[in-house]
Amino acid sequence: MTEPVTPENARAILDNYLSGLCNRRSTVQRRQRRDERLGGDSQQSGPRMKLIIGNKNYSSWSLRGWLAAKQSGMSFEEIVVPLYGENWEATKQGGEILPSSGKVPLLWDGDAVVWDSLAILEYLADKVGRDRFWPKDEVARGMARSMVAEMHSSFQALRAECPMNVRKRFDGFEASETCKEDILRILGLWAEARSRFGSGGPYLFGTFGAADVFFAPVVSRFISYQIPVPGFAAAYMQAVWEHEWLQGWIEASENEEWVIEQYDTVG
Ligand SMILES: N[C@@H](CCC(=O)N[C@@H](CS)C(=O)NCC(=O)O)C(=O)O
Repeated sequence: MTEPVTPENARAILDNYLSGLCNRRSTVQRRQRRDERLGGDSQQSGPRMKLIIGNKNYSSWSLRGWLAAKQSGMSFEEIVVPLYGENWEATKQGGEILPSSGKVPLLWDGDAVVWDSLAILEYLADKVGRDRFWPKDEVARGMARSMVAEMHSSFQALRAECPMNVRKRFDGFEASETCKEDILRILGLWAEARSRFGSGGPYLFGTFGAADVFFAPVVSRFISYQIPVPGFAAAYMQAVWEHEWLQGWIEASENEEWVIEQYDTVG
């Protein structure tokens, strides 16, 4: 008789299924105790959230998740997992990174686990109040939400040709036509947000918010690949770059020792 699936046995059933399917041994032998999981700390009993991110130099989605956590104003512990390191395949298949199937960022909040940068931002906005992340004005908010969604789902050429590499500067980078279209589209969105809704400060919708969280890695890419931009965009990029959270992230990126060759040789 088929065993009914429950939250407790689901993993074991899937592991069993996979090991039969691929004829490979599952790396998840048993459910780990909380204090055995990645970065686990048996001393920690408080409600502090835990954010699991990748290398600060390379992981653009992690930067978004981390900025969202900062923007929430809540205290959180951060755990950096070196992407594509020696034991990456094993790391992906165990511990607290498992729910996202090995993608970062992931946020643990007690028993709640949320992955995917946009879901993390929205989860935190639900927790601390929408206004910390999104413009109050409905028209501005509609645009900010659209820009964030578009960033989350689009600009594949830019992402593929210009992987984030915070500490690196590439000379002579030549963007493809599709990548140029992505860049133009982004500059157009920035221009519209700044001109229509940006009067309250130097960020896309005036004060720092969700849209800046999502476009911060683009700012880093434009700087790394030395993409020529008009003055209004340079001013916006400078404001983002000089933001104290970005400065902290940049410094940490520079101090990281991990190098991912494939991201250091493009351009
Ligand atoms: N749509 C996801 C993307 C997450 C993602 O692809 N993260 C990359 C790092 S930037 C990752 O975890 N890569 C590891 C892998 O795919 O093995 C999000 O918004 O968080």
